[in-house]
Amino acid sequence: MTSPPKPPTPFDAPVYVTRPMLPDMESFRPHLDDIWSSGWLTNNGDKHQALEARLQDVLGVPDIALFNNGTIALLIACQALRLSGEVIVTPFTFPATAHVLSWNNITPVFADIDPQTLTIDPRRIERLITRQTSAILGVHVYGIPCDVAEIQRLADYYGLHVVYDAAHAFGTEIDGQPIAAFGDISMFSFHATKLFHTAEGGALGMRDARLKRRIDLLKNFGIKTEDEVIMPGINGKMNELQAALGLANLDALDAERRQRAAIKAVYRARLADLPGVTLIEMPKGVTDSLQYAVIRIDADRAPVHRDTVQARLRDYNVFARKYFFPLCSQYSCYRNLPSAQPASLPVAERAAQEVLSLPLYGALGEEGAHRVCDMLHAVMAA
Ligand code: T4K
Repeated sequence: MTSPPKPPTPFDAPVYVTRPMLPDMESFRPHLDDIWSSGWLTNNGDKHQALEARLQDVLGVPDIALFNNGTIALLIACQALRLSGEVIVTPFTFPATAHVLSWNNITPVFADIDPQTLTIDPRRIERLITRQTSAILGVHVYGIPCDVAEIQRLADYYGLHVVYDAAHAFGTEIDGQPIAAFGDISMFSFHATKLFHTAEGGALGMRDARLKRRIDLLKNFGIKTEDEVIMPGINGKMNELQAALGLANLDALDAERRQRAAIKAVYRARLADLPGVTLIEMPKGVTDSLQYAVIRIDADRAPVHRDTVQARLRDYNVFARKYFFPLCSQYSCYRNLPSAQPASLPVAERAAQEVLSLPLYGALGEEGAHRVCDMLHAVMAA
């Protein structure tokens, strides 16, 4: 008789969904020395300009504007395009996506998502368009691109703007085309939890130089010259310390990506035989941004519900996250909207019950990923 497998040993220290990539101090210190000697800490300094130029290249977009965080960037994208009335948006996202609409006095109109990509479903958008609709706001959730061709077709037909929340899509390409090539404006988040980060930070990518000029004014109080303020702007500026961290992190990006890809390969191989569990994958032709490793735990087929899996992993010191539960349409500030009714969002409602983001960061290593898989196997067998 074979004895039952030994239960996995919990991690000694907490294993979070992510840990920030940090450059070694040797490569960061020269940037700090520059800042210290110049005494220039913010307001479009040298580091800011250098990072903007490098990111234009890295993201393959003609114009980039840097921000103090992704949320303010998205808020300003709405201002720059003068969006108003209603904007059609996915409910399966982080609160920031819907909240920037409210902060712009715009009503979010929630459209259900596609069952495969979990991004806003163009087939659900058309029926929600009214005379008040000014834009479609899609989220490339987990770096999976929205159906950009179909969304653009609808936008062109109905005269709408298209804004993409690309917070998770740094480095995503569709058949070799950079993700910021689609829509009027794309927002990237450089929060500490993102693969590429500046501690807090973000950017807008766009292909229209006039839009870039307007965005740069909007993020700096609308100041045109010392003597002239031409629009009600806000303070959305990235500072020099953030930009310096970004420059150093850009140099560490490839190594981090390689480690994350190896970890995802472990998850792919080791979780394939778990009943009802699927690792969410990129569609064909799409480059993985390696931002998240998300599994879907089918509520009908898996022996254990997602919430139980999350709770049991915690006993092993693993803090997986339910990105994105609850749906934005379930928040108290939105749940009474006509478009927020669960009956009209069945695909998103189900996804929010089934997704679980597993730890994904270079320092976890393949061995760490194997241990997380051992734990998942133990949890699912219990
Ligand atoms: N749109 C989308 C689709 C987004 O996902 C986000 C942000 C935005 C817009 C807005 O962009 P930003 O304004 O943030 O640039 C985190 C992030 O704070 C948030 O940026 C991110 N999405 C979201 C998906 O995740 P929380 O509340 O889950 O973060 P928190 O503090 O629980 O951190 C998660 C784990 O990361 C921790 O358990 C440990 C680790 N961690 C975190 C921080 C902050 C670290 O190891 N070090 C750290 O410094 O929102």
